[in-house]
Amino acid sequence: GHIPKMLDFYSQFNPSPLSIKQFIDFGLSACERKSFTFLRKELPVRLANIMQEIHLLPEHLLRMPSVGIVNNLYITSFEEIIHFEKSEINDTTLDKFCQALIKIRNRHADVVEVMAKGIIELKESHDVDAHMENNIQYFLDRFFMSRVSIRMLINQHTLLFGGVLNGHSRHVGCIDPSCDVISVIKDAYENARFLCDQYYLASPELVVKSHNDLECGNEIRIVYVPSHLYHILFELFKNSMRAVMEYYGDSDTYPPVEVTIVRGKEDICVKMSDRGGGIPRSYMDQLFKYMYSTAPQPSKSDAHTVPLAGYGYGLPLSRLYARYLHGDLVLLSCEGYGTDAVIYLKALSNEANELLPIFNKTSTKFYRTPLATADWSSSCGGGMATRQLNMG
Ligand code: W6P
Repeated sequence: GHIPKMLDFYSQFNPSPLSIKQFIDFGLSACERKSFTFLRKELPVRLANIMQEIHLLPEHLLRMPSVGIVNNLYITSFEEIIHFEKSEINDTTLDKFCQALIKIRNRHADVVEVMAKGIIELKESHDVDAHMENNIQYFLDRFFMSRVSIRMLINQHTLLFGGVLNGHSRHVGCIDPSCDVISVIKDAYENARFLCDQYYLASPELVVKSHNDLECGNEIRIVYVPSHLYHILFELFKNSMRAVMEYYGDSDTYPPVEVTIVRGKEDICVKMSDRGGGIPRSYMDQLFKYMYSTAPQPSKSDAHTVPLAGYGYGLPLSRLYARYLHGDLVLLSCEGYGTDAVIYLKALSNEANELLPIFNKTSTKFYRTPLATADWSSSCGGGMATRQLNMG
């Protein structure tokens, strides 16, 4: 029918990555028509690119009810935007477009949880081999990155043109051109600490150190999306706090979580160090794996739900937020001592470009290529840890 043809058409285009500088420039020279014209093409392109990849997923996974639900959400939203393809541009069209975007954003609000449910459904009904797990990891990284980018575009348009303009704020949409990294750190710390206190009746202190040789002074500001940075930091604080509390048992003093911020020429690094006993090296890679992190959520009715519990998709998603604007998130651990988590952010706004998945021959081939067999011996038994060597 009509939709598959449109999907084929729009998936032939590559998404156009924007830099955070372009987002800002665009937001300041704010013209709703220009934004509309860009988005009515770009949103279908980004949607179609990732929708084509959904179809390449292992059949078993595609047949899971929750994956079907997600797929249908995408089809509905794609249709709704295609509707504006040839619209005459007037105030009514622009208003309807804004409303459509808000509806789409709400419709997709729980996609991460629904997708996680799909993975649980798969695990409970099938044996997942290494090849399938590898495909799912590859897909979810791309799928969630696509989602972050689409929500960013929708947020920018609706915040800039959706009516309630905040003239007093320095924000440009969801971007803070002068985002104070230390404030975000303190905010994330306080909220994680609240959960930690609730569960453990105590919490480690925070020590912040900053180095800014370039601008002499200790303030470090960056052009960034504060909500993304907050998301990453909140997740890391929860992990660090839990590690420290569990490692020190019912001692009455706890070593602080130390955060070091450094402004370099190219990168801003935020390093969070805990003394929570670290993680065995054999376990490190698992922390970023969706398959490993997927466990049924504790039911909401359970009053004793552990607030700091479970890695869930927290770490893999946090790394995607960092990578979205060409940063990264790296963990480094000394088992028996503690863990360092380093967030890398681009210091220069013209280098902070969106990193977007592209549907093409390479991505298509990935799903069809079986894992290479090992060409290094691997008799350390673990199985999971050794599989890493087999992934080519
Ligand atoms: C730990 C485990 C972990 C994961 C992510 C961030 C910090 C930490 N600390 O012990």
